[in-house]
Amino acid sequence: MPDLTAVKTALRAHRIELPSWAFGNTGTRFKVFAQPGVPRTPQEKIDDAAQVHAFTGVAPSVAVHIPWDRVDDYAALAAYAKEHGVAIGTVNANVFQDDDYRLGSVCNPDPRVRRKAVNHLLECVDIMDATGSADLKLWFADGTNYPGQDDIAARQDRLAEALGTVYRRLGPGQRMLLEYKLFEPSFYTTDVPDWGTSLLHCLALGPQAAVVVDTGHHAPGVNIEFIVAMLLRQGRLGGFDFNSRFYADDDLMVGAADPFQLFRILREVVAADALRPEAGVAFMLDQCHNIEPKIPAQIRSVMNVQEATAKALLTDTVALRAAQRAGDVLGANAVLMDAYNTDVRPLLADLRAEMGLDPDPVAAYQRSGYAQKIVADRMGGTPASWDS
Ligand code: RM4
Ligand code: MN
Repeated sequence: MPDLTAVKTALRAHRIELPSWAFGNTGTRFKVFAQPGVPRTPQEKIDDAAQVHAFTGVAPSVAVHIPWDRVDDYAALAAYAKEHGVAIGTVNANVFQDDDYRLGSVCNPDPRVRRKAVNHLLECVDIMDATGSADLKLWFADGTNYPGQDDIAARQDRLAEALGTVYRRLGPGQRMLLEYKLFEPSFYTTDVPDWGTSLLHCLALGPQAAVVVDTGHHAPGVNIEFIVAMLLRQGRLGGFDFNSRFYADDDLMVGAADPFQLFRILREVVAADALRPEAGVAFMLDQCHNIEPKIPAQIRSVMNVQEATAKALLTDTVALRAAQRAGDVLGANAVLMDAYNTDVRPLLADLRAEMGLDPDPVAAYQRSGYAQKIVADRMGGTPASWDS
């Protein structure tokens, strides 16, 4: 059996990044349900993210999304985060919410629009310089709706050119993370629809480019852990956008829809010894809490990732290898299922106590009074929302 102290050490070192947009109002294309106490500024989003870290101890950074988190002074924003015990993490670009992008951003047939999009991506690297962020995360809504609408290969050329321009602007410690998604908002072609397309661009760009696997961005039934294993093998798994889905890109809490899949994914990460922060895999959440309270939902999500990670770490690899070598199909499967079926909640509660935290982060947050305080304090102003 794996050494429990080693498992706890790995869990203690694990880092999960929170998305600033999870704290703002979100919804579907039908309705955004406003919640009381929602942050009105990037600083208030940082305050809320800091709460999640305070109660879990493993979420010390918050990703920003530009222009949703636009401020005049990004160094000051980073300093603000630091004062609150967290750091600014990944910078997410947004080239999907401007009228100019109707036919795409970096793949747009109009060179003026492409330039505008590239300038935004370059601005995001300037922001990384100011905040000390290591990663630029790119997701493109680019694609077409109708056969014949545009030239598929020409759009790839435009994409490669834009990515190259931005890649060459990166500093030595900075990375470009390229995310894929099979469809939506485009319904016929998407310019970066899958991990193969993303990986081809990353390989052409160089070692500072890597693929992001958003767990909600695949067709139903796709074996995501296989993709993870392939990318790890190539040294090109830049990170995860964790969330869960029942149908498409649902952005529900990670581990809510399919905790077994989350375990299988993290099992590949652990098997490749890529959980360590030095392995360069960013464990990010990319979620929206449309109907549930946002801060406890983020706490719950962090805990779900921790539980799946703990189970992955508890896998008896010696027994697993032995069964695999012996061709013992049922035995090997049983080893994996034993790990998955372990109740790791007591282990995590112990770990939290050792870290000086409350063993039950959600209950501790509920008792803290923070939820009531933000409702009372955050009167007036415009609540942060993805549509404003
Ligand atoms: C996209 C993608 C990106 C995220 C936006 C909000 O679908 O997942 O990672 O930044 O949504
Ligand atoms: Mn994502």
